[in-house]
Amino acid sequence: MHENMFGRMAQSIIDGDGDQAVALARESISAGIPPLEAITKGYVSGIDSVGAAFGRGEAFLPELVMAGEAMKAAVAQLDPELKKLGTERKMLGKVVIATVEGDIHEIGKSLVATMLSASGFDVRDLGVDVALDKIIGTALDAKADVIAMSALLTTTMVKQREVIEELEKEGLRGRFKIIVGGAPVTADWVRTIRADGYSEDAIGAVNLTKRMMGVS
Ligand code: B1M
Repeated sequence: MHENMFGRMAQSIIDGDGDQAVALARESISAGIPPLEAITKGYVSGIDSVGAAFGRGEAFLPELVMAGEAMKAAVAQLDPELKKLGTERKMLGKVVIATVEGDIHEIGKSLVATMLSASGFDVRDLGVDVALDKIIGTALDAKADVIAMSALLTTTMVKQREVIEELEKEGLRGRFKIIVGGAPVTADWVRTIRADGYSEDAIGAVNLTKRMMGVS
C-alpha cells in the first residue's frame, strides 16, 4: 500500500540524502504509516543495499558513513512516534543495553532500546563502544534484570562472550538474563557463549525479554 513511499525511503538512504530521509519520515508520520514499518520496509532496505554493495567492494566507507547518518536522522524523527506506541505503563523490568567495545554501530541497538522502553521496560542505554567493566558495573549498580548486548562485527561479537565469562568468573552470572543480537549473531553463537537468548530484530528482542521476565 505504501510501497512507493518505502521505495523513496530506501533510495534516500542509498543516496546518503539525510534531508530527504527526514522529509520522508515526516511525510510518513502525517500519512499515518506505522513508524516501525517505515523503518523496516523503507530505510532498512536502503541501508542493507548500501551494506551489500560495500561488502562487494562496490561502495566505499564515505558512502557507508553517509547512509548511516541519513538512517540515523530518519530514525530520530520516528523515535518519538515509536515511544508513543507503548501501551503498557507497568515497569516490566530493568535492562542495561550497549553496543560492545570496539563497535560503533548504533542504529539497531538504539532501535531495540526504544522498542523495549516503549514496551514498558526501564532501559539504561550505555551507547556504543562500551567496555566490559562499564556494562557489568552499570548492571550491578542499577540492579538490572537483563543485560542486552549488540555487536555488528564478527571481530567484536567476541566481546559478548567476554562479558559472560567475566560474570561467570565473578560468580555473578545468575543475577542477570543475557540477550545478544546484531547481524552476525546466530543461535549457535548464543549456545557457544552461554547467553540466554538472541533475536534477529527489535520486536523479537521485546518478545524475548518479556518471556524472560515471565510477562508474556
Ligand atoms: Co558497518 N559494517 N562498518 N558501518 N555497517 C556492517 C555491519 C557490514 C556487514 C557491512 C558489509 O561489509 N557488508 C560490515 C561487517 C562485516 C563483518 O564483520 N562480517 C561492516 C564493516 C566492515 C564496518 C567497518 C569495519 C568499515 C571500515 O571501517 N572499513 C566499520 C567498523 C566501525 C566499528 O564499529 N569499529 C564500519 C562502520 C560503519 C558506519 C559507522 C559507517 C555505519 C554505522 C553508523 C551508525 O551506526 N551510527 C555502518 C553501517 C551503517 C553498516 C551497515 C550498512 C548497516 C548497519 C545498520 O545500521 N543496519 C552494515 C551492513 C548491514 O547490516 N546491512 C554494516 C540497520 C539496523 C536497523 O539493523 O544494526 O542489524 P541492525 O540491527 C537490527 C538487528 O541486527 C537486531 O535488531 C535490529 C533492528 O531490527 N539487533 C538486535 C541489533 N542489535 C540487537 C541486540 C539485541 C537484539 C537484536 O539484543 C541485545
